[in-house]
Amino acid sequence: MRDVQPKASHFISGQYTHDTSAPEMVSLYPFTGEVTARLHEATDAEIDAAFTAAAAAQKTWAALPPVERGRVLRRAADILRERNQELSEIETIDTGKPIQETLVADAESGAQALEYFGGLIAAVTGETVPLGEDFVYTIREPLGTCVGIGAWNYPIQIACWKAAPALAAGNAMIFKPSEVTPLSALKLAEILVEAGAPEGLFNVVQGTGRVGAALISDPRCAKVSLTGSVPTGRKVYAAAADGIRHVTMELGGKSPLILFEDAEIENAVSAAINANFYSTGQICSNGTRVFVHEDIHDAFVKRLAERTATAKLGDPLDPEVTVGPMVSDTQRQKVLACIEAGKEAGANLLFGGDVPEGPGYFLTPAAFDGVTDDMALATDEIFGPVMSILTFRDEDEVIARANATDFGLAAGLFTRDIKRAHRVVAQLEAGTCWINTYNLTPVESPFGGNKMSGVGRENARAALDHYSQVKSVYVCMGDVEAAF
Ligand code: TXE
Repeated sequence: MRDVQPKASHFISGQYTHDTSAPEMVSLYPFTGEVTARLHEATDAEIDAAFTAAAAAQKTWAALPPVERGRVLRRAADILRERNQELSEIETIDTGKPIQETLVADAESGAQALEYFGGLIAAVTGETVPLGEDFVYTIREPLGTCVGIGAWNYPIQIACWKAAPALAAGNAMIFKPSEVTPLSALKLAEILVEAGAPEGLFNVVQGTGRVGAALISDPRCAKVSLTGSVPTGRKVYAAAADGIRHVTMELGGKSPLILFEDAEIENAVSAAINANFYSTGQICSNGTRVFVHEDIHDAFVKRLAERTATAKLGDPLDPEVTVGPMVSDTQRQKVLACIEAGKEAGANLLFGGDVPEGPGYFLTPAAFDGVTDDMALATDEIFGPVMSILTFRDEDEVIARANATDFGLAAGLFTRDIKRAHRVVAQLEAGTCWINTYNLTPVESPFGGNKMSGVGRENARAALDHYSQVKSVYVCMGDVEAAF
């Protein structure tokens, strides 16, 4: 297995560094539980150094013509792609996700974000507002130093989805990865410097929520973008409010996937598998409430069971493996408790939910049938390979039930009726919707949640608005009148 121990814990001002007297944190390979890297939490002095470095780099960076900033980001995208094998292995070792996923979905998605915003930024212009002889023009200005805080399920993708629009818009960033998956963000920091970014423009500091909280409360933090759970989102939003900082919140979900009676069954089953078992179910936008029309329930359940039986669990570094272990035993125990609660509530466990013999934090993909709207299975984000199947009869009924949640991240539906597809999507309370597919998140499409699932959008042009502010300049061409 590849040695993934970094030179040091943090990447500040273009250098690897750490203070060995700070508390230690370790990274584990979820397949074996072995320690793969030892790091230290950032100290207050290191956090201070990161802000100092970021402020200095941001000044020179923001002064560059946008096309030059974009060139650096596009070069970084190329390097990410050249090193995709190495980066994918690091991600698999840190998260436990199968290499066949990380090779196509993690660093590659990050590269697309850098490529997209690197290309887009030079085309972003202001407005001119004619006012007779006078006029107003607008300039989109960077915010300053932005703080990014990541979750453990898509570490390098999350780092890139935050860094690419932030840096393109002329900001600097201090990024804190999840303490569970600290490794790949350091590689991104290295690559950005190699691509020509000024030292200090993108810094990585490690640590738990304590470090995250210290970053947000620093007066030099202009914005925070978090990917994480709703409880953490509440704390981060409150801390940001104290300093009136800009925020983007990508939080959890309990998204509906609606399968109408005319759905193409094999595609619907594929989508339900992707929406519940990809990345061992550890995806915020997962369609974990699968509403199946009564008429196709039996056919759907039959094919779902047959196809899930072919899932291959094992060493995630094996390219044949399709389901890896969960990220940690802690996460597995949380999910096992949800499965037990589901059984006690009277839902019918069709298959899965077992802890197989042998190494790794494995949990076999599980599906519950006969789930009702009030069960915790249907209301709580589980963040593991657990699908809940609910049946419905009527279009209005399913829309109301799909929307009866505090979350609003995503939603999907399958039908061959084009009018119904758009009619239903228009009524779904979710930031990202899919018709006849699920969980595709191209960089060209805005991504983010309604209701408790978040604030703001990542990806697409929309993300740039969240990393910049508008300056309006009134130009007077005449004389100035005054009362006296
Ligand atoms: O997330 P947390 P974790 C959900 C999922 C999972 C749960 C816990 O339900 O079971 O979250 O995962 C940092 N100030 N999602 O523990 O706790 C923390 O160090 C500043 C959904 O990873 O929300 C980490 O870097 N920062 C999610 C980040 O916040 C703080 C993906 C997220 O931590 C902080 C992953 C504080 N007070 C898990 N406290 C999604 N929506 O994609 C913690 N952090």
